Amino acid sequence: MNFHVMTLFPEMIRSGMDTSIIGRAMASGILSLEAVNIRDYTLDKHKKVDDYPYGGGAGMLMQAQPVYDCYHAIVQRIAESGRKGQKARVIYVTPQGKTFQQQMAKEFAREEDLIFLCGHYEGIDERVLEQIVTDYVSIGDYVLTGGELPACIMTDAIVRLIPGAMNDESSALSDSFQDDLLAPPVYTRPAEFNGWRVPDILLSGNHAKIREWQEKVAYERTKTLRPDLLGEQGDF
Ligand code: 6GU
Repeated sequence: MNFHVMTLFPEMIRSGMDTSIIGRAMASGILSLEAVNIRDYTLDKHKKVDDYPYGGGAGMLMQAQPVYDCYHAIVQRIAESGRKGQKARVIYVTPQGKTFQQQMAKEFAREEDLIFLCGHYEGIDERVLEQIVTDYVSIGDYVLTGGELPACIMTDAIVRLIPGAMNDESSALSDSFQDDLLAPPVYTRPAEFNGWRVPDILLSGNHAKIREWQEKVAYERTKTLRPDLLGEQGDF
């Protein structure tokens, strides 16, 4: 899978992604990630990429031209690699988008190429968004200074669903949210710590009973902590 991130701060993307699981998946060739600097595509001789909003208002906006040309350069590179660049989804990370969830991560993980567009300042000229964006996605109801952290978060969530990207394939399946339930609690050695024991059932060696216990506890936990996942109203 190939990620392409359009940004004014490519180092934020690179430093966020070079480590751990993602770094390993990149090294193994399962995954590629390019952080593309939108500023490299401005035609302005002072390398300017922003300007004042028409109609007034606070702050600056990102101009259409650098974003548009950056997008086309990426599409062209994808096509040169023998894939269909025009078909790649373009995800604009914005607090005005649909909230990113595990189901969306699964859907995006099936794509061959994904293009992220990270906004900065007070936004991006609407005309270029209308031309290129296929998905408007937010990571939650709070405002950040830019789309780079959300792009890293979404990339991380998607990468770990790509077959072969994780050490242990089955661990992605036992995650919270995989069956709309939270994960059960987990324990490792020693069997007793400070007088607190690991639940006996986990030491029993009876895999069917252990599974049954894990499902029961996952359900109870979900009911207490996230009743909304079960379609129930919470207390808050
Ligand atoms: Cl995707 N972008 C920005 N700039 N702020 C956010 C967000 C995204 N999601 C929540 N806040």
